[in-house]
Amino acid sequence: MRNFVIAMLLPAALFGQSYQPSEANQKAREWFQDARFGMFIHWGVYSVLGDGEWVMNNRKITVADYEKLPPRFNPTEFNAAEWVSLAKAAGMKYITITSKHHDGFAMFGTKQNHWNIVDATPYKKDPIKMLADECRRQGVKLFFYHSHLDWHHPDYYPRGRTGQASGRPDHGDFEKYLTFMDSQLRELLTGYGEIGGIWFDGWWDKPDANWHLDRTYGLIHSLQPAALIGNNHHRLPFPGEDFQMFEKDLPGKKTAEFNATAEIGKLPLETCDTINNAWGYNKDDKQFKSTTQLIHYLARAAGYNGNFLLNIGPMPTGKIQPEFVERLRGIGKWLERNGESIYGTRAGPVAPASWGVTTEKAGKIYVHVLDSPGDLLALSKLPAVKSAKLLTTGAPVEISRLKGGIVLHLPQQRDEADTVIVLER
Ligand code: H79
Repeated sequence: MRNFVIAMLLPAALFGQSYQPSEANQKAREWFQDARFGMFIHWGVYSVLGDGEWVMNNRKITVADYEKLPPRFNPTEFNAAEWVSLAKAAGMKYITITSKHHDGFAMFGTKQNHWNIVDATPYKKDPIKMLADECRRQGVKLFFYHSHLDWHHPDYYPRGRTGQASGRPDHGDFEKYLTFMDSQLRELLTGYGEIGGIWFDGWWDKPDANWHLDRTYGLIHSLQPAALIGNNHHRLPFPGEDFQMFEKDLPGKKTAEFNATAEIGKLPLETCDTINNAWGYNKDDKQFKSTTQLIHYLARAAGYNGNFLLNIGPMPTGKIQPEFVERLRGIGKWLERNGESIYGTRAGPVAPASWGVTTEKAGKIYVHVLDSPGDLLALSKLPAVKSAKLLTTGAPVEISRLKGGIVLHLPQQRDEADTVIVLER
């Protein structure tokens, strides 16, 4: 009898494996995969120092000193319409913005404490609210990046692997912290309209803690069943999550050492990366990836069946630096002509290779020629193909058929970033 009771209780109670995504959630997952391209925004009180979002931890700034920053944060040049228009011009279908990063500072008007942009800065306004309204107006979905980890909250105790130099007392009630976090999430999911999802980060700071993820995930799904939950814990998805993300890695790669697993689960995939090397605004980082490199990453992500969430770190004024704007517009230009090969697609039948990737939808296979293989490109493991043509012009591309596959005779005129050839079955 005891075994029977344990067997009955364990899966649901302890592992939350009873999670069945609602129909609305499953539809949202399809939407998410079709969208393929989103804008990541790291913006917070750290932006004032222009040294990235980890500055508090990296420079060992105490809470008392860090609290001197908000009076200097007055982003009067922030314009939600400009940001959302830029995302659209880049061809991005959703925005994921930091509602709270590891420094605990809320970029929205939370009522849970005063450590937020409305109460603690001369700006006094809620940019997340303005962005949410503008996203709705322009048909862009809004997701929130929310940090589990908190270097500021006294009840984030015992502390984790980071934030040790914050000068907080050696006591605190983690349960109270979790209640605080859930209350903030409730605010975000009830006061800002329909939300695309929540992007968690920082779980890895205390991997052995009981985070009560079931409770948090349950709350989110009960308030907004279609909101997609992802958690950047660098492991296979936990029960209750709706997509799997990879940071600075294509799905299944493990080039970043913090990606503890290279395993891919069954959920929609997303990878995120930066334009220079910084997430939050870094005034000295001029190592910008080229527009071509970023288009390659977008195409490769799609070829690996994943979305690409490309980051910008706006300035403390609220402006977005010109190097980011230029690259986003460049990607948007390419997408205007080639978007059919990205949006609504899934990974194609040919495995990603050094020359490029394939995507597919509705009987069409899109061959993305990224790094030129020369004049001929051999493709195997393909279904029978009737025709091949350039996506942008419709010009026919010659096919040589041989046992086990085809050879494409690549055109002389190529797109600098990605020449897309459409194969029709
Ligand atoms: O928000 C951006 C970064 O601030 C955040 N995620 C992106 C999206 C991020 N935080 N940390 N990292 C990225 C790198 C991870 C480092 C880690 Fe570790 C290695 C986490 C666990 C092992 C550093 C070393 C922190 C703890 C030990």
